[in-house]
Amino acid sequence: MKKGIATISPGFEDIMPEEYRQLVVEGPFDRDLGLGDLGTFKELIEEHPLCAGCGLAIGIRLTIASLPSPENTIVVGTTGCNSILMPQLALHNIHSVFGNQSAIATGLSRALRLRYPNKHKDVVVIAGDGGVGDIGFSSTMHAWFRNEKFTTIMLDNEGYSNTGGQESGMTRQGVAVNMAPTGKKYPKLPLVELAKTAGCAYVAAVNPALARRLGKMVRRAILVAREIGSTYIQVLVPCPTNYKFSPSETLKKAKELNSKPVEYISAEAEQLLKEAGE
Ligand SMILES: Cc1ncc(C[n+]2csc(CCOP(=O)(O)OP(=O)(O)O)c2C)c(N)n1
Ligand code: SF4
Ligand SMILES: [Mg+2]
Repeated sequence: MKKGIATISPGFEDIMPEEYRQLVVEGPFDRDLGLGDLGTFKELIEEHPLCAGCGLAIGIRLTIASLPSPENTIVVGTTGCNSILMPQLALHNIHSVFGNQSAIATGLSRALRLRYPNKHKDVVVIAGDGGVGDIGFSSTMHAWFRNEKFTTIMLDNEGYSNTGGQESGMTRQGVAVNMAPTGKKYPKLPLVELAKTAGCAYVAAVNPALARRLGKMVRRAILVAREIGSTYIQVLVPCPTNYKFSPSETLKKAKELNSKPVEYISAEAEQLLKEAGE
């Protein structure tokens, strides 16, 4: 059904807020839009309560604008700064208990495949480094071992930002954050390598300064997850509030910290993407 997710039931047009009416007419549903079209359509996330210059806000904006089929996407989030933004997202989204997102996404993607055997419903986990790599580590890894058909996008701000700046597994060695002033004693977790080892067919690491690259990676990861299995993207999203740099320097920091994007595509996924023109 065209725009079925957003269409206003007859008789209710007058009482729906202007914002919503605009979304139905000018939103990205059922249209072939991407990052290059930003500014020409009504976005699924516009206002949010995150700090000025938050890298995570930029990462989510670009990710959401790159979804290949937003009207058929369900986002699964978990506790952290991202979860403050999610209620303002004009998409189906689920907030899971902290760290439980891959278990929720597993059940959801399996159920949607049974309920809609002839339709793609894309399940996308969007969560912080603490959620994916620390507290949800076991659920992340086991979903990958089982090759569950959904995409995991980690918003890596290298710490627990929402709770005031504790170190996480993704904090770099030697870095001191607000509530871990003596400095991290061991290296950043190799989640990209672990994703490959666990069997993910598509794995990438990027930063939001490389917007088009990020957009392409999101599309690729979702298409591979539809047909083949688990996919993972790690997006470096610096946090000016806890790392104490100017909010105007977020993208500069992102480029410094993730100077070389990474992309791993299995042979099977490569073939699929070639056939899809991606
Ligand atoms: C089960 C549970 N443990 C701990 C917390 C406290 N808590 C809330 S947010 C957070 C850190 C989130 O870190 P991350 O996933 O990296 O997200 P960020 O805020 O950095 O974006 C913690 C420990 C919680 N809400 N629930
Ligand atoms: S604390 Fe950091 S990650 Fe959280 S909203 Fe503020 S800038 Fe973003
Ligand atoms: Mg974090």
